[in-house]
Amino acid sequence: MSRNDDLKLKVPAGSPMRAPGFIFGVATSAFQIEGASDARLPCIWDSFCATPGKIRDHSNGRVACDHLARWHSDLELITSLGLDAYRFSISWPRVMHADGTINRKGVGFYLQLLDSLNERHCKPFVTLYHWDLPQYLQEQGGWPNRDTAFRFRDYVDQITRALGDRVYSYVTLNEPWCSAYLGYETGVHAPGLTDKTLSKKAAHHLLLAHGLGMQVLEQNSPATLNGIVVNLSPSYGATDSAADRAAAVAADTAMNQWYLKPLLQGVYPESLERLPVAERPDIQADDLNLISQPLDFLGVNYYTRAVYKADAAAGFVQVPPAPPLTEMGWEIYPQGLTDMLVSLHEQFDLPPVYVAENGAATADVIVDGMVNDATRIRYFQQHLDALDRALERGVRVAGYFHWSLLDNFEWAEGYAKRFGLVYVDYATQRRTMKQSAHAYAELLRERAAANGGTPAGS
Ligand code: GCO
Repeated sequence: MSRNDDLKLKVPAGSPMRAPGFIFGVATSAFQIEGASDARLPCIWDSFCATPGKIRDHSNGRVACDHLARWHSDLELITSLGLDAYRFSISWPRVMHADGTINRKGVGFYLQLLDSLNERHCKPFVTLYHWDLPQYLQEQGGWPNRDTAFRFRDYVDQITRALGDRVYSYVTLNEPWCSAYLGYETGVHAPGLTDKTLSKKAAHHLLLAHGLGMQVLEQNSPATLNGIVVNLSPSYGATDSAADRAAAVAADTAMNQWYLKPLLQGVYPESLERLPVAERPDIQADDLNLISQPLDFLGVNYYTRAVYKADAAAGFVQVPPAPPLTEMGWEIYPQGLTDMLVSLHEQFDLPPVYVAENGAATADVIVDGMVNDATRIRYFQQHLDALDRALERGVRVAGYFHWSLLDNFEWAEGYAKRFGLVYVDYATQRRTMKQSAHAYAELLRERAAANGGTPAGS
């Protein structure tokens, strides 16, 4: 393979990914890129960032990528990549006032963005909740308070009316496991609480919020593709011993099945019954029916796998990841994407699936105006190949979104970790397309030409 080949992305001839209907996109989220925090209500991530010791580089989301001021040129970047779709999230605290009425000014930004995406034939995938809960709702208990699910329902009702027919697809929630577990149990994400019982309650109310949101979407927006995005860490035993394999199954149940079974089968895993009564969520009569309404699609995010060994006290413990690692310290394990998709397909009666996020933080530097991120391109290629193997095994995957368009605020890691296809110099807000962005654009140009057309956006 020549050095130049290293900087290319390829999809094998005959792969369903080469067909024009397969969606290629990029993903972002509001808090991570928007900035302009004074023009919205505070959210739990503002408070978390203001708490000493929570964010590795002591940063916050006040400016981020200044996307609100620079969205025109960011849209040009999206267009120049020739993407079929752009997945972004709406900031709840930007579009709603605390009294539950809509903030027209806040909505205005999204209307412009949506109109511009549609003009450019780039499909908008809109995430309704990507972790930025309005702070005033946290003060009323946050996700462990059942009422928050109903406030989410009201927000979805208002925002879907306001956005009209501009949206292609709605995602109710992004990664409820992160909101519940990292936010309320380990405390490494906002609101930073460390309470198992609160975490289980939060998880249930997030799922309930999804169900209530789906009900509203069915009513207000039946023509859009409506679904949810979950993050799954395929779980492997550290050894082949029965004990380690059982540990992997237990971890899978706690992390993955806890969300998948209610959503896709309307039941919680049986292990719920083994929880101390005080730790169980309050599951009311109709909740599981609401939660398991039919999905138009299931979005799954994949970054890495998790390896577990048996532990007498905790049941299972995660083994530290082995190289190769990304800058996040996450193992690069593309086969996990194939395994995850195939196992979902074998276990559940699935709607079409989108890989809604996949990507890597790498140590990017600008040299002579260029960012040679060959490590990201290799990661990207390996995961496209892994996705192709899942398609060959019959999994219905309808699209792939790379995380992320821009380097951005990587939550507790601050700005030190770069996931973008486009490099952001935070001092000047200057954007530079990395080699990976050029490779993605070239892949999409080449696919469009092979299909006898021009790529979306051109
Ligand atoms: C996610 C996160 C993204 C992260 C990305 C890298 O959906 O997982 O929402 O916001 O930035 O996953 O950690």
